[in-house]
Amino acid sequence: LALAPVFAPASTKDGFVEQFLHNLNFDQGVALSSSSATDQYLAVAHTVRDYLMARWLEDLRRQRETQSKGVCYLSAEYLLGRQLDNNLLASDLTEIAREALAECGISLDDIRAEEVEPGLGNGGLGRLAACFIDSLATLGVPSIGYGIRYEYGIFRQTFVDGQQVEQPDAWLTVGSPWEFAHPENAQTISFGGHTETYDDEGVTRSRWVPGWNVQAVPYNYMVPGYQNGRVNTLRLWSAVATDAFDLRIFNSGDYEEAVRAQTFAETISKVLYPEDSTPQGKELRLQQQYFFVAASIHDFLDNMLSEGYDLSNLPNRVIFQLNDTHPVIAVPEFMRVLVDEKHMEWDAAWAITQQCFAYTCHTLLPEALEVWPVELLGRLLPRHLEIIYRINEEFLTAVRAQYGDDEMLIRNMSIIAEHPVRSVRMAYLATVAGAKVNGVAELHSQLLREKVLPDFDAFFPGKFTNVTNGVTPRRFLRLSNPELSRLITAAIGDGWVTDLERLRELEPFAEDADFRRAFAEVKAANKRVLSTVLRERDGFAVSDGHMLDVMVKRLHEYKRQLLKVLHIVSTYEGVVSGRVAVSDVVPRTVIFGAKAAPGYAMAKRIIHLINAVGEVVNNDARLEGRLQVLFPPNYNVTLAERVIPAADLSEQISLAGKEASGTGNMKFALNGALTIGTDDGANVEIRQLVGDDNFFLFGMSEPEVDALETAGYRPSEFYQADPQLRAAIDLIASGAFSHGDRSVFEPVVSNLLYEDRFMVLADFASYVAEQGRVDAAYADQDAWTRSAILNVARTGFFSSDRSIGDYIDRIWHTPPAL
Ligand code: 26W
Repeated sequence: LALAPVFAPASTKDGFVEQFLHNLNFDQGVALSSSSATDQYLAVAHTVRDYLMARWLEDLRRQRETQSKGVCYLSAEYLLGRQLDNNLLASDLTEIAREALAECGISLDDIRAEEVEPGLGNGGLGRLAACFIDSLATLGVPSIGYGIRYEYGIFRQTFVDGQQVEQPDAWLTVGSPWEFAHPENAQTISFGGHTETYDDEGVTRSRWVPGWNVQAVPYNYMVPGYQNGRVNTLRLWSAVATDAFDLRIFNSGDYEEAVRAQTFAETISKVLYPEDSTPQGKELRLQQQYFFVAASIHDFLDNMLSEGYDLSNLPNRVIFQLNDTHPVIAVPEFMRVLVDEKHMEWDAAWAITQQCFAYTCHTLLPEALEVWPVELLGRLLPRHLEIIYRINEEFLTAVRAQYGDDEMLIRNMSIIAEHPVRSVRMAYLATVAGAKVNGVAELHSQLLREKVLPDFDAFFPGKFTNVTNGVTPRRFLRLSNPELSRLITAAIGDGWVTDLERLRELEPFAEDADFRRAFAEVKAANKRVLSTVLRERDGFAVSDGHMLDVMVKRLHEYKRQLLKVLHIVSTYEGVVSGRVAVSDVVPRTVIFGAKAAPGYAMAKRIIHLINAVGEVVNNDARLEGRLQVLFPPNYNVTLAERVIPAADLSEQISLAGKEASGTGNMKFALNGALTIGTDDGANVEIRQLVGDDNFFLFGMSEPEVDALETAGYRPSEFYQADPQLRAAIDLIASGAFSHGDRSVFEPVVSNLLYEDRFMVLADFASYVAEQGRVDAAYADQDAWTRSAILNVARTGFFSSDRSIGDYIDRIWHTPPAL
């Protein structure tokens, strides 16, 4: 294999200038004097890319040559965030680039703002995948991430009269400098048609005769490790019409039809579905899922076969990690290739499959568990449905062999559900097929075993495990909080960037008054930065000296943004009713960030309510500016990187037992915000680590929630019994936030009073009481800062490097870094 000699022209300032100007002239086709900020951004990005290229090619060669076991991470979402800063940091080129650009009269800060973030994910699951590929590269694990190159990512959110309006996210309009198209490595992906059996020299075999094809074109993205000379690959697939498809129709003279067919094929990777946790069962979504996993598996197996690798040895070579159920159709596809195409015996193929896949579950909500109607699956992927039936049949035979003919149990464990329509339960298929099944926090994994899949846990001893989520310290501390990073490094050195547990060494500094002062100054500086960002971005004015109280995450009833709203309304109502002296209100700015799924009516109403409450509260002189509610639209990774370092208080207030893990919670604690939270998801582990004194716990525990549910929850009883709660709800119902129109928020109010699936009212009193303790604690700024430092010092556990280490030890068993 001929490799260019290591090519690093940009590793000095002069080299960077030269390469930058070269790229500006020859890639962008402009002179410096006439270049736009976009041209400059692209030329800088290309310069960094050129620098990384030799390392990338070297990694590709190394992975091919060593033949050691590697990880294929299959995820329908990667919420990457901006790339330039991260790739500069990973290459250790940030300062060189800054100086080089300054020499050209350009500010690095100005041009990094030109990058449109690739928002190819909805929320936690997609961002987790992005953190994981960062850690895989930093740890040097042989791996590749596979996914979809959506032409439109998560929608851009705007507010019109306080209500969410969605705009398409055309992130590719100026092109991405970080991607490389490889049309020569396209895969043909088939759909539809029928199956048949045929005689193969006395053996009866099945085959799939598809109805139509599309081409999957891979785009490779560089994923650099942190200053370790490693560059991994993220391979995202884009759908284009097959030539054969086009030509046939073109030749018949029906040009309109040919164009229509092409558009149809290209729809597959057109847009990310914005549903987070409530799958819509849409045909196009199943097409997307099969499209990318089939392309990925064929891509991987092509590489194996070109090496002459013995397929029966695959478990020693690869593990496919399924990021939730979205890629689970990979299981029958893998079986189909082995059995129908490679003519392997079923049992042998199944034994291999069961070692080559592992499944991560990211939810506990029953409505979030994907099921595909048999009718749809059979129409789109007829051979896969047959294979699923056979997997199920053999699985249920094994269940019967162990437990006898317990029909109830068989019905409960069957991969095929019969009601309301006959469907495939993808989580069950993943559990039966996977070598391991993991939840994403201790509590979540426990509830997964005990409540969601208990029969499977009993039947497959040792299959279930936990890997608590983590976040990359590069993006979410080193890059997003440069001031705190400097302070930490000055105190304990910079080893923490790749060994986050070393933050423990900060603990003694919590007792050091000078360090506390410096830490508080960093927080104040981060607030000023945020204030500038929000002024420029949204025209907001952030008041000085306020506690910054932040709740940023997708809008979902289980996350309980409504509980936070009730707290705000209650504070407001207290002042205007005279129950509370305004001088007793501890000044707070509450920041919300949240996108609602476009089809989720209640979530959109809650967004409207937050904006409406903000409108009234922010403009009522009686509050003397002590309570501000800001809701910057279009919360995304870029905004998260500004908000999190500035926060004092992190709101993690889901109903216990509903948030699988949370990862925002980790980012806030790591950046020195204190958490007010329930005993849910990874909050449990955060609290254990930072200590009860440095965490504001409230609300029912999961067993208490369970008990209340069993006893019969009647939210109106809580309303009746608590005058403060009643006053807050009544104020909303009165039309005080809707210009007197009582109908606007009536659905929210009546849902709270008569349904309240996530027990907002039951936890209200406890939440308000704990917020009182927050206010009291904030009054002692020095003690607060001490707690904040301890939060930083004790949350090194939540590095995604540690999560990946756990995946290696508990699931993947891949060899140490190359
Ligand atoms: C459309 C179907 C669908 C269903 C579920 C789309 C997306 C999902 C995801 C599983 C939602 C999600 O992002 N889950 C979050 O995953 C994070 C990473 O593990 C956890 O930290 C969050 O608690 C969990 O809600």
